[in-house]
Amino acid sequence: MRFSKIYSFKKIFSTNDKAFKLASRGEPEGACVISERQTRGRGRLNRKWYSKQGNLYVSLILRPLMPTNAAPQLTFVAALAVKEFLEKQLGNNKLQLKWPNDVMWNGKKISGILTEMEVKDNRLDFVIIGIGINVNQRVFPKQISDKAISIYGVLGRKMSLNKVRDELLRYFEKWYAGYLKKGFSYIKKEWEERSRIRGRRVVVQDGRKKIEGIAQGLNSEGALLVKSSEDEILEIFTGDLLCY
Ligand code: BT5
Repeated sequence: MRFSKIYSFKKIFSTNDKAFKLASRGEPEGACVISERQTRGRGRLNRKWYSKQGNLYVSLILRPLMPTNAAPQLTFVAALAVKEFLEKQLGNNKLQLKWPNDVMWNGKKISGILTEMEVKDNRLDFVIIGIGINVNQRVFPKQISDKAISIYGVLGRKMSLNKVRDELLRYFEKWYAGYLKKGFSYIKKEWEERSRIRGRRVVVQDGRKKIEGIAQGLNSEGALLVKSSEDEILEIFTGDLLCY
């Protein structure tokens, strides 16, 4: 698979929304949507993704043959690709994978991933992987200024967005091919190794609930396994890691 078909926009509500519409109309796997900025960029749970000009906003259309409950696995495939791309620019030292969908630099968010899917007749029809990478942004809005960073913020120089796009897509293709060939157990192992999450004390906010315990890694669907103080293993499918 190659991302040979790229729909480019200067301004759009959300590249995920556009990719979703295209896929609903039959756009094949391998197409992607890119925009210079987004006016309604979204995170999970409809949270806002600040999307000023100068960063990468891309959504990929995938049509893997797999059960619907496996779709969240693709978030980890994308996270590995983003991390490998960023490692090449920033080195490995301060980059961290944060469950489930973030890539952090020195505790600040540099990239987020939004995985969405469509199910038709009980089967997975398509998956949209939306990736935002902060590339050339110098100043962030005050709501996120203490928790967001860009490649520019680390290196002090600008990067070509075409280069970022091309390299990211190349890394994604590589990890996606590995996933299709070797399955999620391969991705899970690579992600667990790189996130160094096993054995760490974590606090996860899931809606109003706060769950604390020792992380045991991922289950086969990408849920985070946490051992509680009563030695019970909890499977956490959604949430935000507050402490890790
Ligand atoms: C995410 O959600 O991190 C998923 C972000 C996905 C964005 C891409 S861009 C292309 C595609 N099109 C879209 O519309 N979306 C995708 P979540 O884990 O829920 O994190 C959201 C939180 O991240 C917000 O509540 C803020 O705290 C923070 N945030 C928002 N904008 C940010 C930015 N530009 N950089 C760093 N953090 C940000």
